[in-house]
Amino acid sequence: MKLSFRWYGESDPISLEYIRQIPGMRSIVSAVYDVKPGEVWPEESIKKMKEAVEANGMLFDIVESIPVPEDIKLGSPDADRLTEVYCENIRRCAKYGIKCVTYNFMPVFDWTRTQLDKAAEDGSTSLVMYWDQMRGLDPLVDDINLPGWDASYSREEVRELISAYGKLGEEGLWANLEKFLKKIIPVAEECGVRMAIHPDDPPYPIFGIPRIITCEENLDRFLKIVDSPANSLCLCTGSLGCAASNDVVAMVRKYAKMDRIAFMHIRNIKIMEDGSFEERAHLSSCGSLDMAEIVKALVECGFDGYVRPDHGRMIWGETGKPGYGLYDRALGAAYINGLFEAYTKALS
Ligand code: DNO
Repeated sequence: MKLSFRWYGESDPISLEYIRQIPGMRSIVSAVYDVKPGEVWPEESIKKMKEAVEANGMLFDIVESIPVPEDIKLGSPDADRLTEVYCENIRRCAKYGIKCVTYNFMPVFDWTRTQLDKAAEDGSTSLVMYWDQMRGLDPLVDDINLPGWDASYSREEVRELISAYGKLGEEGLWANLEKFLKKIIPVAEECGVRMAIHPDDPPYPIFGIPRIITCEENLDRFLKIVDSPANSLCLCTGSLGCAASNDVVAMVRKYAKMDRIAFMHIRNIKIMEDGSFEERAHLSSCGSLDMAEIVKALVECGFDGYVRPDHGRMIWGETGKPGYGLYDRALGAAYINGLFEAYTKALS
């Protein structure tokens, strides 16, 4: 496996100098943040990032994310032009050595949580999604501003988008995804890039907004649209794991065996009785997921893709971008290293 760490570029309070000190750290996962979704990434920005990462003894060979503009997901008249731009960004990334590009096809919002700093008994804080904080909210009526939602949309825009997606429905979203994949995957194949779709987080509809990258049946459907290793998964254990109906270990085993996982986001969550969930420390006993079985499945299937510790808690007084502090993600990386080393040795 190729161990990686997400870094938000020059503005990230965590320096590359620190990240490189995490044992086994190989790659930096990042993106160009100085242009809006739907715009071409300046080559100079990609090059600058590559140089900064390499100057710190690591590789910049994986991107997260090239965001997919809403107009593509909605199939608006501008979708074809924007898909062309998307393809150009894949080509530009490939030119500077990128081998894997993560993206998602989640309407309107990326991940959804109701609180970003819920304190646990041990004094650490983490991201949570509690149904009693969500229930009763109607985005078409209320002024909703949940943490983690894109603050660049005005409330009116959010309402319009939500109602457009409501009309589009799941099948409409699948059709637009299919159109998109059929254009971008041949380009990715040509450039030697694996596209890795991130599952919906959480993997069920919220406020009637369709969500389709959610469960085994839908992942199967997704992979069949273009049956190529360039059309692969970013298998996020914490996202898929929020639905108790998803058997994450079985999914990891199945898709790793098919060689359709390009990137693993490894983190643990605790599902509560009413379906709410809390992000927890990576260790299996801290949450609902069996991390050892997940890594064992990867090792047994000969997985050689990218892995990153996903969201961490805030511990030891650290402040910063929720989910993306240094300390707990570094603990996660060390734990992931340990599991891989143990299973690789045991199986060799
Ligand atoms: C959350 C991340 C996601 C992920 C995107 C990929 O912290 O896992 O935001 O980067 O969904 O496009």
